[in-house]
Amino acid sequence: MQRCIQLAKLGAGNVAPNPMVGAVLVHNGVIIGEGYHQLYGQAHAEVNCVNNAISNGHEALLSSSVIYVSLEPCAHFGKTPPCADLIIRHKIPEVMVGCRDPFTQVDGKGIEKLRNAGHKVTVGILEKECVDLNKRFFTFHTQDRPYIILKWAQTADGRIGTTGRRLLISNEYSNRLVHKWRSEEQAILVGTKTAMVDDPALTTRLWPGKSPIRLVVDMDLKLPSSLKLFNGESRTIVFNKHRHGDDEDRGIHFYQLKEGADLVPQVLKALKSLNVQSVLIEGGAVLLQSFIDASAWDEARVITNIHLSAGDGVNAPVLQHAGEVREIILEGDRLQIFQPVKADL
Ligand code: AOF
Ligand code: ZN
Repeated sequence: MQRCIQLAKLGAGNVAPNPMVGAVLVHNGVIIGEGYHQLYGQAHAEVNCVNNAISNGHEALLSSSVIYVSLEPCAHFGKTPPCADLIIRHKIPEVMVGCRDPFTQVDGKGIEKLRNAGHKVTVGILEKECVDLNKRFFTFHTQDRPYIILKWAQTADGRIGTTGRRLLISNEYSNRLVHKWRSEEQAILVGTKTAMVDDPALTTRLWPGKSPIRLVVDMDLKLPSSLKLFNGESRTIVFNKHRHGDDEDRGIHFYQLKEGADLVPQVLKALKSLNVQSVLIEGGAVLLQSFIDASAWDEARVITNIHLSAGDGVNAPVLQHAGEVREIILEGDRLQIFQPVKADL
């Protein structure tokens, strides 16, 4: 199963919103085939694994082999036929499953189908690791909202900005790290003031990888079209209370929210309907705090420049409730990344 997880990770960045999945075929303790889900819309891990074993000349061994899969084999006709059927057709007698698939069209049906066909199925091998591997996919399907990562940079005295002007807290190394983080998520969200004051491009120009969808809250549509967010480099969605639909010329999608209703649940519902499974929230303080107050966060990544003090200014958000907190310390040109800790605040 460790090997399945290793293989699954090779699909990182190319399979979302599908999960990363790896599969290994074992005959008498020897690996005879391996595969993983490589690209969204294409073959699942099991298909690539079985094909690999066949091209290695081991087709005759399938009916006396064990297949390990990090996620329950699917039972539905999606973009590809059910993997459970593939296992049944090739008469692979034993199936070791990392964890159950929470997607409603599968959700235990793959395991049931295999058992009904007489296959021996064991579920829960390295279960925690397999769930953690696809924490975005699992959060999306079990909590009906994207996986939420809060990010901010603060001074030694706990300010994330000064009033009105841009404060440079980060250095070139932490900027690159943030671009890596952006490339790992499906969307980035900022508030009106951050868009206005910082004029961020919210792209991944310092890191190879896809630029996520840019999301901005601009309830009154007062942001000028000269902002980098509207430069057409990647897709931008504007949450607002006035209009809905596309502005084809500028490559912008307007998403209308209700006036007066709470922002966070509305944004989360919109992201669910847009099939966005993970979002990095990059500020400002009011937007970050509103997600914290709504208990809508999974991870916080806090960059602290320990040699910089702002005096007065905007206070950093205050975390509440349980979540994973990761600290990044900037000290001149140095960048120290700490392991995330589970904080129960
Ligand atoms: C598997 N093996 O490698 C993956 C699975 O649209 P489709 O046909 O690609 O189906 C996507 C769904 O299939 C996805 O939501 C998840 O439930 C499951 N992914 N299942 O047996 C795989 N990637
Ligand atoms: Zn499948």
